Amino acid sequence: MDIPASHSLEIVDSHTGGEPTRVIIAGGPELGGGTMAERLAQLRNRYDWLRSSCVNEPRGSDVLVGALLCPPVNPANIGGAIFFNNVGYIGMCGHGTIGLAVTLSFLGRLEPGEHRLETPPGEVSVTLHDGNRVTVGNVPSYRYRRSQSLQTPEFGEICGDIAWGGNWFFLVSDHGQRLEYDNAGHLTEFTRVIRRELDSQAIRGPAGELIDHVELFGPASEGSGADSRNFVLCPGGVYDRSPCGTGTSAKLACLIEDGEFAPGEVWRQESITGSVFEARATLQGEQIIPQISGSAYITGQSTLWLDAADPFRFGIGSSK
Ligand code: PYC
Repeated sequence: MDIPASHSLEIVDSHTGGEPTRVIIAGGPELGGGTMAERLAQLRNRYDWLRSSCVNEPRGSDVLVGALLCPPVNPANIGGAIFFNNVGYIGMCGHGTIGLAVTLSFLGRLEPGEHRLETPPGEVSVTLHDGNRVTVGNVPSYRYRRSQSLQTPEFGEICGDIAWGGNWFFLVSDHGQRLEYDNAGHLTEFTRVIRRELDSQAIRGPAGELIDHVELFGPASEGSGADSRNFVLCPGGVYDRSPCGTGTSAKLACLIEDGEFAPGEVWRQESITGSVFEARATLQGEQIIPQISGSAYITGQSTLWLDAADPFRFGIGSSK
């Protein structure tokens, strides 16, 4: 692990549907010219202090998602992004990509129109409509398993679909839970049990990947105009305040495969905070390409100081 003495990071904070994104715009390490997947491996193995100092307390919080802005491999693209949270690295991030685009617009580095961004699981399109509204054309999404049964000691049998939307999700519709903001504590406990049992029963993705996001669905709130409401537990044990771009993508893949939704239609996904993403999908051959639209707002711009004398310069709980 390559660790600096004192160091500073330039950041811009935003939120997308209530879910925060912290983009590191300067001060990140040199990760070479490889793909974002290769640079992610470097970041994880050699510079994990960057993640923990930026998103963990006392500079961040469990709910924060970080994005390291990188130079692109292909100069025609606007850049690359590596997303991370309080415990590690995530693949694609829908709300984070919307936050990143609005951050670049705020900095005067992105014009309205369609652009391309490199991420560890692949390239995505980013369409900036105005200073706040963005559509992300996600990586191809698909369902891996339909109605996977899971036994839990606390809640009995729970059935869910396993699907990829840029991250791995276990999607549950029949759960008997109240998807309301004032029930977030209980929903977090309920989904943590599912997450723990998926892991301990070795229910994984096709190449042994951890199913590290759990998504519950229920009816949308009255008058919201949405098609559905969700609650998404993220890998760090906290829930997504937004409707989760990759989770909404995984849902679209399941709906399309079940014949309940057609390419070109609009799906409005609401979160328990009341924020809504609008989703569509196109088919490219056999592949389902979700498009997620949402709005982000800048909340701050600052310099993080990592003082060599500060015992928590790399974050509370960091292994450093
Ligand atoms: O919007 O895709 C998303 C996301 C993943 C984790 C938190 N948000």
